[in-house]
Amino acid sequence: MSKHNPPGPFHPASAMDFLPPGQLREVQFTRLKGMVQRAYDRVALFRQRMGERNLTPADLKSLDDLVKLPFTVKMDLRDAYPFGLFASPLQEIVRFHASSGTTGKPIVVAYTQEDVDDWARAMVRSFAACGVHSGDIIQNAYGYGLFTGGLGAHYGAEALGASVIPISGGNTDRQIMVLKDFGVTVICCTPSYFLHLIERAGELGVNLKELPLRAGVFGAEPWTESMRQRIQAESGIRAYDIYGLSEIVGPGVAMECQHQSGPHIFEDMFYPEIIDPQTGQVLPDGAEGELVLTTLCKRAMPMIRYRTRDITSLAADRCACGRSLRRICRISRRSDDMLIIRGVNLYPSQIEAALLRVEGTLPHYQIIVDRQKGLDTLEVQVEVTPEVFSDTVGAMEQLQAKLSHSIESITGLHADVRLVMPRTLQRSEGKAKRVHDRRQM
Ligand code: DLL
Repeated sequence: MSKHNPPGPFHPASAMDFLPPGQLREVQFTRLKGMVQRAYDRVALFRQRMGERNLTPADLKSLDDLVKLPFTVKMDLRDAYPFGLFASPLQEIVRFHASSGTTGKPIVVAYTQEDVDDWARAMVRSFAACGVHSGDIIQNAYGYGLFTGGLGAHYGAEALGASVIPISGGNTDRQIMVLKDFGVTVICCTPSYFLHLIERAGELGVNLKELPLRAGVFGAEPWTESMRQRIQAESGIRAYDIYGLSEIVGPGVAMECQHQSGPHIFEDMFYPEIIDPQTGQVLPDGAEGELVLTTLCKRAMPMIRYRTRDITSLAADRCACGRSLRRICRISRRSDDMLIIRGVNLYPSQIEAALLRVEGTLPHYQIIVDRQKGLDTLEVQVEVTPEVFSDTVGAMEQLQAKLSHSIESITGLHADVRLVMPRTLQRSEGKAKRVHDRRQM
């Protein structure tokens, strides 16, 4: 089998990717009006924010009027925990997912059956864009569960008619065995996890270049062009960038085509804007700023002008694939302090909350993120009180275990906790630098 087989057959769901720009704007505006009306009628917070600006849905006369509408931010989802922003009654909700909030509680997102179907359609378009088709065997190593990656890719792959292996994340040796034995052609996981797979495959004497594997659908965390080049050179596959976030739908908000020139946003479903994160001013195509997204189809939880905190720019030049959809450039950073570790979102404030739950620690800590053998590692160093420090080794170990458990219960991540003597961590003179991210992309 050739590694780089030609593009799969044209998928009918991709037709929307090629709408002429005028028609695309018409579709966007019609959908936007429906969405704003729905949010206004059904979501108290949105109605109140519109009211504060003396706006009603009737003031939306064209797409350009979108700028008049208020932003939605992560804090709104947190404040509405768990169901406060739903626009559908619970009887119509068929699925929940959740993602890290900035404190102990996650943010909750919900889907009606139509939302799940739309999401699957966005994922079908994503797979089709990079040449994945119904004959493919897809190993889905995104985590299944509250994280949107696993089930999002799964439903899309099934709707595409591909054969899905719902292996979920972890257990690298088994992943490699399955890759080999099932004749897997496409893998879905975070780029850092695939790097780890490459390394482990090398240790096990498995040459990925000799397998039928030809493409990877990689996302959920920032990665660079050089990381892509390294992955491609070492594994012989093509590595495609997929972008998404729980608040909007999950994976499938934007996806690269075979030209690998940045993910195309499925603009008929998700309306993008770029703003100056300081002033909120909308910026033109090409300018770098914060990505703001408005859902145009979501029923259970419409998001109007959601501030993603992801810093990028929009490329409007025509891609060689002919899609009329604009592309996002690589997410260079975030405008908040969220870290992504092994695909899991983490805010330093969550660690703080976890530490403060446990007695015997001082409020001085440091978070050290690194990458070993392609896998992200998380270490938390925390100062303990002098009494604890003079305690027995057993007591120290107990405290360590307690802290580790507290962190895991809030963040879902395992952290190596290191207890250090009082006054050993560096004190800051201004903003505390609590996070040391030593990962090199
Ligand atoms: O990570 C959804 C997803 C799953 C996307 C699988 C792609 C593949 P959250 O857990 O809510 O959702 O995290 C969303 O992850 O705001 C970005 O900061 C980051 N992110 C997601 N995809 C990319 C990417 C999923 N391709 C947050 N490049 C987003 C850079 C990404 N960052």
